[in-house]
Amino acid sequence: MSPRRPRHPKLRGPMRTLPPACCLVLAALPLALSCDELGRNAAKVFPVLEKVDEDYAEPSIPCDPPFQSPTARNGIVADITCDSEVEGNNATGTRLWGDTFYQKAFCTPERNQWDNGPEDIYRLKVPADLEATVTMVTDCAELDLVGVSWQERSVPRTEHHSAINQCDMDIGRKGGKLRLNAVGKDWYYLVGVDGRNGETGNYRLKVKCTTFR
Ligand SMILES: [Ca+2]
Ligand SMILES: [Ca+2]
Repeated sequence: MSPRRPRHPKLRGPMRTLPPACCLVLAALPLALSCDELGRNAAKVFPVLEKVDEDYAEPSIPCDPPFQSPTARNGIVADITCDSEVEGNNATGTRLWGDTFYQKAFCTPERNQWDNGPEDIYRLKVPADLEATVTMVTDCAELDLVGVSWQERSVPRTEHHSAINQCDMDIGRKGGKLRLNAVGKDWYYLVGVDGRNGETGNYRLKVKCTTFR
């Protein structure tokens, strides 16, 4: 698999200049390292810069008029995967998930009246050995992002909590971000955008995938 490329334009400089420099190093060293491997190791020097860049680049979105989410079918508004970018508004969402569901599925111990907030639930496919970073941006309402590991076609309710073996929830202010991976084979998650205290509003959901190992 190809090495992960840094997304920040400023980080491309070291990556571009590294191969010739590392080849000189290789000529001087009896190590069995390829230029490719050295480039990958060099890239690990910059994770903090990458994180800062992600936050800095976070875009804003309009709150009016309302975005239109697809109508949920069997609880799912849409299928998403790597490179998906969707806009929606949870005002037209389902009311399948609330505080007790999130508590019993170990998504979060908090109770924030998510029962009152409608949620949009997407089915996310993460291809084998990739990690999906799901980012939800909103400037319009206090929305939270949840990822439920779930391989069935139907959407789990509270009574199915014991069949859920993994749930992550970002209950930070406004938007949210989750990293969801697939080890060895394709894996499915249900990604929910739920309104805290019954809030509803426009949001944008983006999926980016990188190699996971
Ligand atoms: Ca809800
Ligand atoms: Ca939030």
